[in-house]
Amino acid sequence: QSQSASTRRGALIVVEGLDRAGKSSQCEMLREYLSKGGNAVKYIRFPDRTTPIGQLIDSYLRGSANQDDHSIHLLFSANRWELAKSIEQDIASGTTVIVDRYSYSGAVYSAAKGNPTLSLDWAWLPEIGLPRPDICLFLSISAEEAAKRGGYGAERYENETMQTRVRELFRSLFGRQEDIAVIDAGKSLEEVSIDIQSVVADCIGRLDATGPLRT
Ligand code: T5A
Ligand code: NA
Repeated sequence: QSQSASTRRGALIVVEGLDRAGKSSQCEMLREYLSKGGNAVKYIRFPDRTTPIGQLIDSYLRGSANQDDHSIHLLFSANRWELAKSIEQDIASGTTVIVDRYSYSGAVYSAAKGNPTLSLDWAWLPEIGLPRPDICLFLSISAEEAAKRGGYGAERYENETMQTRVRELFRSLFGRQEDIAVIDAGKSLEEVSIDIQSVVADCIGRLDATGPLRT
């Protein structure tokens, strides 16, 4: 038993959702829950604004630099690729990795701009081959609930037109991506956390932890 325990991999858990759905709060609560359960856990978020590519993304989001739509899209993707090896290594060594936003945000926010040469299909291509999540928790919240959690901030994309398109595009992804669990994020922090815990416990229970990450 101890032999197989040493080769068990961690799970790759992605948390996605609209702005102010509670992703970061829930990632933190999930991290705590899994740690208490004796799991090695790591939390990462995209964009990772600390790398050189992340710094370019940060100035773009803050509005201090402009970028061609395709160019910034590829930088968001490159920001995931530059961490791909380290995610794979963590998972292989038995650490569960919780990721705050991933390829789904990547494809959806870029496609939501309505650029005629930047379709959802085009946007998805550079994501192919990245470590594939065991589960993606999509935190779903209505525009009304989101508004109660505070007005739009100053960053690019934090406006109503963009948010409405993002909402529609996320919904269209549910049809084509398996392994998305839609969570009602309009409930209290605690209630949402409990729903997430049960989906994650179920996913980890079904996981073939001696096999590799799915491709
Ligand atoms: N983007 C991102 C791309 O265009 N391409 C990409 O490839 C990627 C990865 C920055 C932007 O970049 C875009 C998408 C974004 O526009 P970000 O830094 O993740 O992405 O965005 P943030 O601003 O950090 O995150 P959000 O605004 O989306 O917030 P969260 O993480 O969903 O929400 P959270 O947990 O910070 O909570 C927000 C507020 O609501 C309260 C919290 O206390 C907090 O005040 N709250 C609740 N209140 C009541 N009930 C609940 N259940 C609550 N849950 C949270
Ligand atoms: Na966040």
